[in-house]
Amino acid sequence: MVSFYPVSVTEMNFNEKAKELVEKIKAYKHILICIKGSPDPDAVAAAFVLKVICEKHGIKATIDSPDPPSLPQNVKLIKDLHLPIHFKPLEEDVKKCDAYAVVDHQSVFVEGVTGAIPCAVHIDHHKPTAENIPVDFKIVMEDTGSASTIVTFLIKELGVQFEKKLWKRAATALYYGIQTDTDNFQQSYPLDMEALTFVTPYTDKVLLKTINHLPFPKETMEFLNLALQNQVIYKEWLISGVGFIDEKFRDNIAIIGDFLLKREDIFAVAIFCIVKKAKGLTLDASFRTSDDHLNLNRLIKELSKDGGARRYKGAFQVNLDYFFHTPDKEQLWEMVRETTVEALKKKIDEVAWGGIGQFFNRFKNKISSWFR
Ligand SMILES: [Mn+2]
Repeated sequence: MVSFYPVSVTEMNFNEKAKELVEKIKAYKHILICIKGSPDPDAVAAAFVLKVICEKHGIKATIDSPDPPSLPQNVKLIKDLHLPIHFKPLEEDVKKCDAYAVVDHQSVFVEGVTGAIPCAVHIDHHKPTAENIPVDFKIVMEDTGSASTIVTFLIKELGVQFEKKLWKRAATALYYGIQTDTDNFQQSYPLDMEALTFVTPYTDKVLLKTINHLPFPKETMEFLNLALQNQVIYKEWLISGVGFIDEKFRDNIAIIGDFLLKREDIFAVAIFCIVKKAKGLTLDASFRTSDDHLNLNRLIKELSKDGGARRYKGAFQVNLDYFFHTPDKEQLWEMVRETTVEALKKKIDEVAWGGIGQFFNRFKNKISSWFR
């Protein structure tokens, strides 16, 4: 019988990789750790631990994130663990740094940073993207559920001596990073569980409990309601646009996606909105699927180059800054909504025809289950 579950196949020598990391970062004095996209728990935990590794080896490190955290639990995690993240444009700190790092993102390209200083470190768990930017140290593992898992193995191998309080902060952040990126451990790989076993004894259990029991904010319920009203069901996909969303509520589309995926007759969800920022607009789309044969990464890349996916989830963005001063917001939304729904339907049709190599696998899966 063919196993359809991708078991861990990476033969990663973490010991060698950890030594290589230290060797490479030692070439620099001050590393700018860039958080691209939403500062989710996995990204902030991995960035924090990378900063600790740098500092333990006498290298300064600054973590910058252009976007503020969006969900209440993420705000609380960063605040209560005193995670040293500056929420400001990435290019502002370039002058004082002589290299940069990217964690938890498939591309190391950072506007205003790439080209100005070299990329020293890239740590990620998404599907690799084709780009020609030199990176001194790279560890990209698709068979881990989080970047936090990778950095946990690196510190384990390095035997970094933490003071007790610092290690508690790091362990708690790593635990929550692994938890959220593996959908509460349901979609974890063996390596995630191994990393979790390593950090769990040191975590702040009270904080984790509080964060895990924060109720849905009322805004989330309002957006969920809108998503239900606007939903379009097409070939077992649920597509819904929720209109304009203020930047600080942006991550709600992912939460709504998780929730709507539980519906029995669908296997994929796409939720999108226009994010209102102080000086701009973006179309944000969030994808969820329960089918690990769906080549979500390719589907998304064909819709927008500014996006991508890993197993079960993905996202893309389209810059709409030019339309910031539109006199008719409703008309803009209608155009964006119709275009997005039509573009998605077209891609879903291509998937069904085998163009994106998903339907065939699902079909094959069904056949094989008849013969079991
Ligand atoms: Mn991640």
